[in-house]
Amino acid sequence: MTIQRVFSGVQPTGNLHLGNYLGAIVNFVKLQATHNCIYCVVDLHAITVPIPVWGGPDELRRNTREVTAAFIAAGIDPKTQVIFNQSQVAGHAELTWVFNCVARLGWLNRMTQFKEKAGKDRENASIGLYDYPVLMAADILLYRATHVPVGEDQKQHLELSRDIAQKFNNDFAASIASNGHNDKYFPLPEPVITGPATRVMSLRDGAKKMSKSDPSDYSRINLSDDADAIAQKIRKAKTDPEPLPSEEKGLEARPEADNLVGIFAALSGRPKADVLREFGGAQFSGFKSNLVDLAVAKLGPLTAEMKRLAQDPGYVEQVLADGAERAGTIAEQTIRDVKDIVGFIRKQ
Ligand code: AQP
Repeated sequence: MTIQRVFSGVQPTGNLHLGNYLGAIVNFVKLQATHNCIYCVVDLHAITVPIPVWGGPDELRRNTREVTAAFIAAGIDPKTQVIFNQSQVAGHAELTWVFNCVARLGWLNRMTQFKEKAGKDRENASIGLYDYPVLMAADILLYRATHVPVGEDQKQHLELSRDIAQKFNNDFAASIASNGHNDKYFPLPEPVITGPATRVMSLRDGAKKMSKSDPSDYSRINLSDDADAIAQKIRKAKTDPEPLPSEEKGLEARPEADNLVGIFAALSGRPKADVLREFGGAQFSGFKSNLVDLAVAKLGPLTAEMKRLAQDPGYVEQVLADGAERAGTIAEQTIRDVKDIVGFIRKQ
């Protein structure tokens, strides 16, 4: 029987924001009640963009500790679940190579995130950026994870992970069987994309997702923002001149209004329809004041705990080392199996 295991990751590229929190981390916390969870700070992914973007070695270390602190502050228990940084477990890179030889060029050419991130200067993009989704498939399948909580933007990468798992299972079907495994050595991982905020949009432009790399700090609420910064950003958030509608269908073609209502719903744990029943007909100024109070009340304790953990890098790094050891035990077994299945001779 396949173990129900959850895996997901967050890049330590700075500016961790409300979208990362509501789209991913909140679901990480929920799933620990029902599943064995492995949460990874994906530092190998972080270096796929140019050095000035990820910030260099000191910044990478600081951001790795910051994402770890956010996991712990949000309520993930590092004793019962696994929290670690990707580069401490060599199996991620090893399995990526095998999957590079399973995945097809045509599959990767369809990845929209690469196109967006490489932009017009594609010739100058790193090979790592192109290979990003294959590394992501290796991250998940190294632990033979069955469920992957992510935001909407990662859906296409999850489909690629499923295609890679399926092709590996087919290509090596005979060897998988002769090595004593059931024919689906790798499970086909299921995306878990749930909640009212699977795609939090920029506060400046309702057509763009909230993103770490947006040059405008006013486009996002960072998890490190204090109450004043949160208040200013929400007050300045783009809206339209109409009052709020009373029903969800009134949000159609009003992306900024839809986004703020979605954020309110996610932070308060209420459905959007319920929020609109309360605020339908209200002007944005009043709604925004309520949203400021809610956001400050919900994010304040998280930010305070992250700040406290930033003062204790020794503890945070110990969490990562301990998690890496437990992740490494599972990973080593998968790498041994994969080597036998592919036909690599290994030390017994
Ligand atoms: N705007 C968003 N709404 C909902 N979920 C989001 N996620 C990211 N942005 C939003 C989810 O957060 C998790 C971690 O993301 P990541 O750090 O691994 O990478 P990303 O998707 O590239 O994040 P950013 O913030 O948008 O960074 P840049 O600017 O570099 O592109 C993932 O589960 C993601 O879906």
